[in-house]
Amino acid sequence: MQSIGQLAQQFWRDGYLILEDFFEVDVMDRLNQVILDHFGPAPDYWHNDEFLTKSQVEVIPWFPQREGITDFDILADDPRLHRLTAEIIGEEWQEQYCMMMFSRQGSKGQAWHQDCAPEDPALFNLNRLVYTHSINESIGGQTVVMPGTHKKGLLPAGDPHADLENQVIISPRKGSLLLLHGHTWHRVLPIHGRYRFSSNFRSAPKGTPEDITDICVYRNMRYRFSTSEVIEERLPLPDAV
Ligand SMILES: O=C(O)CCC(=O)C(=O)O
Ligand SMILES: [Fe+2]
Repeated sequence: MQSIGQLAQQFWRDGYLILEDFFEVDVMDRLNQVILDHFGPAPDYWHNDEFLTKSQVEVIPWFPQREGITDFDILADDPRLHRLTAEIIGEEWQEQYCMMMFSRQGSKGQAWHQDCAPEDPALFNLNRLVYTHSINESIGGQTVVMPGTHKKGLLPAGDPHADLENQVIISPRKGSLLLLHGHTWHRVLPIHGRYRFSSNFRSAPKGTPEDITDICVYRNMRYRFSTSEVIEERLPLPDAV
């Protein structure tokens, strides 16, 4: 067993940390049903057509806490999760919000992105992703990360979904926790199974602006969610496609 300090070190080396069997299967099954009951099998998209086409992110978010739904507090309040978060981003870390993400069968997943702009390395969000059902090659929707890129600055402009050398494909089992730095380049593979969802308990170091994840960086644009606007078009350098 690695100590909590070693786990934090691994996180800061790689820009992510996957912990299998972190949460109990029974709890996962119950919460998975809550999510499924909310969305139904084929919910409508929430983002506008421009975003869906351009970003190549096909996902439908749900923010249960904003509706007074408390079922997920059991995960958000887990003392082990709190401890680990504090070890990684400091004792006075702050909770941001909890977001469920639903992907339909046959959808593209999520293109390469950084959750927030990387220009200031001290300003970032920490994703704490919990998987209430197993994700693997047969159902698709694995999460792909580029190790160490939380220290590499801007995700290069280019093909939104193309494989990158040294990418790591993560197939989280039911009950897994994935801690993922918001500057780490990441994406989600296309979904073959009936549905795919993940839940994210976003947090950040003390003093981070609450709207830190309002502007997301893709390989072809920067997008502001609050105004549903492309705020920058990005083009690859001619010799670096
Ligand atoms: O659903 C996942 O595995 C990753 C989602 C993601 O990119 C995010 O929550 O920032
Ligand atoms: Fe993300």
